[in-house]
Parts: sequence; C-alpha cells; structure tokens
Amino acid sequence: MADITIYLGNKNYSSWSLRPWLALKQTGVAFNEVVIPLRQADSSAEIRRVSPSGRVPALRHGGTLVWDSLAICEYLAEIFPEAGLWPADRAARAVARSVSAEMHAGFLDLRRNLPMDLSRCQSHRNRAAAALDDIDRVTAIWRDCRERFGSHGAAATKNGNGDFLFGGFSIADAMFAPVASRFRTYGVALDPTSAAYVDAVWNWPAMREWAAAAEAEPWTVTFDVFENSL
Ligand SMILES: N[C@@H](CCC(=O)N[C@@H](CS)C(=O)NCC(=O)O)C(=O)O
Repeated sequence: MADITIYLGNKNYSSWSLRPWLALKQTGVAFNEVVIPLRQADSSAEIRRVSPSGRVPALRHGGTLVWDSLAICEYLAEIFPEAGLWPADRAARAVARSVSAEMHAGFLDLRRNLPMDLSRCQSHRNRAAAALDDIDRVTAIWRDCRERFGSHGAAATKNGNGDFLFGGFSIADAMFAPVASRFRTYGVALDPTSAAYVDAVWNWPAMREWAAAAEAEPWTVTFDVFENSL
C-alpha cells in the first residue's frame, strides 16, 4: 500500500475535505483516511497535530505533507499522471484550472447561505435567494464547460462516461461536487444541463461511497446564519 493518509473533517459537512478525497479515489491508489470530527472540544488541537494551517483536509504521503484542498488535488495530479485528474487537452486544462480556482477562492454567499449538509438536518435553512448571483455564475460555468468540453475524451476515458464538465471526471468536478450536493439538499431550481450534471456527480460511485459514510456519522453540526460552511 502506498504510504498515503488523508485527514478529513466530518463527511456530512466538510466540503473542503470531499474535494481532494474524490480526486484521491480517482487515482485508484490504496490510502488511509482519518476523520477528525469538527466542532468538538478537542477538534482544533487534533487538527493542529496533523495540519499546520489548523484546517483539514491534509494529505501525508511518506515524508511529504500537503494541506489545502486544491494543493492536494494538484499534488495528486502530479504523482498519479495516469489518473488523468486534469483534462489532457491544454486549452481544456487551462479552463479546468480557472474554474477550480474560482470555486476555491469565491462563492462566499453560496457557502454561507447553503452550507454543505448531507445529513439535511438544516435543509430548512434554504437561503438560496441570498446566493442567486453565485448560483447563476456556477451554473453558467457548468453550461459553458459542458458545451465546450463535455465531449472531450468521453468514451475513451476511464473517468466516467462523459457526463462531467470536461467529459471524464476531473479535479474540476471534485471542486464542484459539494455545490452539486448543496443544490440537491436545498432543492435549487436548475436548467436541464445543470440538473443533469448534478445527477452525474451525485451518482458517481465515489460520491455514493462518501455519502454512505456520511450517513453513518454520529455527529451533528448546526451553523449560524452568517457563518461560512465547513
Ligand atoms: N482553503 C482550505 C479551507 C479548509 C477549511 O476551511 N477547512 C475547515 C473544514 S472544511 C476546517 O478545517 N475548519 C477548522 C475547524 O472548523 O476547526 C482548503 O481548501 O482546504
């Protein structure tokens, strides 16, 4: 087994953890995972033991430690080139990197008002109206990527059957997977292309595996209205 351990927050709520975990699954490599429950008395101390930023996710590969979701995804793409985590075409890859970075850096209204919550224990807190600009921008990205790049390498890739933003599953899909789950949880009305994309992400085997593990978690976290999601 490769000496890889990924440190994660709760699978119900930790949107940043889901992203690199999906990318890691896509490599097919065996790995260890450690879930550190958030919002417990010892959460901060436990996270600091494994991640210098005091945040999860973090990935340890032998003597190398990588923290931050996007940095982990980039690292995985570098050490597992055969996994095709970025699109093969340079122009498509540039766009995939751009939309991934945009997701990583922005969409604060979406994160605040529609926290990722696979448990749906706060699905009543549907504040989509406060995040309409973000929802419009996300769905515009999805439509644009699907239209321009969705047929890239679809049939010939092991990364799914071509239903993802760049055809096969890529880091861009990992970055948007928590948003797809939020749109389901909160019943956000979507155009047909975006709705089909949400289904593709939700039904992706690795996503099902994450959701099943989330369902088995004992911890519940509730969010303040103006708080960023996890
Ligand atoms: N920019 C970071 C954000 C990581 C982040 O905010 N992680 C949250 C959980 S999803 C965290 O560790 N929070 C610490 C805490 O709640 O104690 C990344 O992309 O990995």
